[in-house]
Amino acid sequence: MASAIRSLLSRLYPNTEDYTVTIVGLGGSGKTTLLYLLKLGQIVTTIPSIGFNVEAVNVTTATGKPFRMRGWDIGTGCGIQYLYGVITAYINSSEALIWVVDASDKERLEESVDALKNILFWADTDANRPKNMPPVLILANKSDKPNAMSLDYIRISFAKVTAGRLTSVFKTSMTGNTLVGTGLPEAFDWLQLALEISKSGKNPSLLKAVEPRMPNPRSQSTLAEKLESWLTRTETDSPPDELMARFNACRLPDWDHYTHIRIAYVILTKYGRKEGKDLIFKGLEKYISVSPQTKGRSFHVSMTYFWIQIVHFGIRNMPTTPSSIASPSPPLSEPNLASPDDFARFLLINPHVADGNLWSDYYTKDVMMSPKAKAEMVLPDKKPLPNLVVRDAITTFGV
Ligand SMILES: Nc1nc2c(ncn2[C@@H]2O[C@H](COP(=O)(O)OP(=O)(O)OP(=O)(O)O)[C@@H](O)[C@H]2O)c(=O)[nH]1
Ligand SMILES: [Mg+2]
Repeated sequence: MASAIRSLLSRLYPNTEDYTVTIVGLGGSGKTTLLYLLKLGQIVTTIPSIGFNVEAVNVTTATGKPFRMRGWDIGTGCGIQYLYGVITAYINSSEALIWVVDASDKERLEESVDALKNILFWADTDANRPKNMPPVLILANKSDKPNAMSLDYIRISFAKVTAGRLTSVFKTSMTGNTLVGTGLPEAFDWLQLALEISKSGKNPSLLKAVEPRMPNPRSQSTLAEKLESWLTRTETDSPPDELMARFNACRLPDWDHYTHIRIAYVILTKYGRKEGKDLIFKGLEKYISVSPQTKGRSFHVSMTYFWIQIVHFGIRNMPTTPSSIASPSPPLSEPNLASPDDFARFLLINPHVADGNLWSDYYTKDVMMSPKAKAEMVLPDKKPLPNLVVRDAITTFGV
């Protein structure tokens, strides 16, 4: 499983740094804060991430040795339990795993230990796992808070799931615009050493399979498998212009979730959000009323708006890479981060879009399926949609 994810990761993000490191942990533990503190040397305003952040960073360790890594921050704002299968592919394409735990949140400590246990199980049992188990650096973050648990307590809690691995727990507190006093230089010292040991094969680390939990029907392998099949599908897709011509002529080969997401992606990257949103609304309405493929369906305003918001947010979440040079000029108000040809890269950064039920994280069924939500835009009743304003505060720092 997940070979398409892996091969695309190495093709689209060839590693020019020394190491690739996956950063995971429960929502709100401090993953994005960590990545941007390492990148920019300052604390940025974050929002619960959906989708992934990727940055090349250069950390000065406590011994003064530079440590260059590409860090994948996996946003778990929408629930880590939905992402186990996808995270596996990232971990097994990385050399190390950083697990961030909120040391001040005693109530969720067990949940964090359990989630790491599940992730290690998934990574261990993946057919494509690397020979040497990646080192696991656990950051007991938010240790500055007065109610933070002791390092010993956190160590003991995680020991039962990390036994036999190259692992260590460090206290960190990321509160100021400097790495000094955060605990990070010391933690990265250890990671650098652990990576050297792991590379040399001196410590192959025991493969310690643990009991999996009952899989959630909405997630885990199903989402990873879907992403895998979507990525495979991108290989034989018609080019964006052909897709648009077929959409405008109401003659698409398929009318499924993949096609909807790709259409939204192509239109939003081509025309920007303002113009793109109107084109998507008009195009879908026409398609549904004309095409025999959509018999019995009717246009749903809130659902359409929801996916436009998610796809647009995902586009803005994409880091600029050389593969986005073929893009047409975007409106000035929107920095050009992606081109219509970059759909596979978009999926790698935003695997959650493959989950057709993502809306249920934001809306109850009663609200989303109400006639009112169908006819007009109704706001979510569970949690707000991802918001670009705060994310843009991050991009203004020049990342
Ligand atoms: N006091 C304190 N607050 C922190 C620390 N690290 C992060 N925070 C705050 O914790 C909140 C959540 O941090 P994020 O970096 O967004 O957390 P995340 O793990 O990326 O969360 P998701 O994207 O939802 O998975 C933010 O308000 C941060 O400023 C820390 O060491 N100490
Ligand atoms: Mg985040």
